[in-house]
Amino acid sequence: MGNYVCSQCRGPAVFRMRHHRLAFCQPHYLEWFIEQTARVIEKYHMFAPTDRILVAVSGGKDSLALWDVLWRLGYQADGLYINLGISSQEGDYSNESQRYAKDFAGQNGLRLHVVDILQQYGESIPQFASRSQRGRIKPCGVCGLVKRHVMNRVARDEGYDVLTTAHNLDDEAAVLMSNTMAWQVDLLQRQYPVLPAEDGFVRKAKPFCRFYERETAAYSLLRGIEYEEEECPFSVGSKQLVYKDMLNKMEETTPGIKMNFYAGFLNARSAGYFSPQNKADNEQSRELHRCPTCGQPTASDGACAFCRLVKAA
Ligand code: Q46
Ligand code: ZN
Ligand code: ZN
Repeated sequence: MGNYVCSQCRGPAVFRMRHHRLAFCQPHYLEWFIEQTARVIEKYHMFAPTDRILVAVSGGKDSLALWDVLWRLGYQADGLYINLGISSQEGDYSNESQRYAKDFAGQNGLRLHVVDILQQYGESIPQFASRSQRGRIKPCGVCGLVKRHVMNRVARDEGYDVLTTAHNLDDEAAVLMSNTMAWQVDLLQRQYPVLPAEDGFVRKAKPFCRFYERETAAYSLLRGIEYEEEECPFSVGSKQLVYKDMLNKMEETTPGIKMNFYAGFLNARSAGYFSPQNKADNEQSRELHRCPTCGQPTASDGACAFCRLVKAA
């Protein structure tokens, strides 16, 4: 870490953040990171100390870091691991990720819900994807649909007040860029650190949305959290990664540009730039019904997309 000193104690620093003009030793970085998370939770009114929180856990560095920070802050936070049934050349990606999530829960005395997609619905994500509409839907499309359905179902069935995910600034900036390039205004309207519960959907919050990925990675590393290092094999070549690479290149020459892009969007959104002009029209276009099969909200007239997928496979 060169000659940098900790901004707090002036001891040798182990991690430096150029855009914040801060560097920290290990204990002060862990402290700073937890404080910053608490600030974001408060700033966006994500949840209260008495709320029951469900943390979507993938077994990777970000989600285990989020779970770690939430329980250290004293929140009642349980985990949810969804086993997608994905394998890679390197090994059994989903089962190994599940082991990391289980070990973390066991070591810290935390409760983990596990939903195994293959066991519960008879097909893994790759199987669903190859059979759905004769393979026209890519695994990530199917996976997103299944995860959203399962997360909402578990959160509601088990009485949680809020579902948290570990999306970081790199994730949010990449999604923002993707939505902006296509001017998907409806998606821009719904991109925010917290979304209220409505129409059968549980409240959702992203407490890490203002942390760079390298900051969440540094937290896991310096805290000694053991996590699945392998990436999902289907993430290779995704549009998300292309946007992430572009943003990383821009960040190299202009430190802080990612944060400015995202924070500037949030300010514009708060100022009403992405609000629907005609609220009644917007509400009508999003009119939701209950799926007759699973009871979850859906914009379709009949069964929801998840139930149609499961039935078709
Ligand atoms: S897990 Fe699922 Fe991701 Fe794998 S199949 Fe795609 S969406 S890449 S977050
Ligand atoms: Zn220090
Ligand atoms: Zn349904």
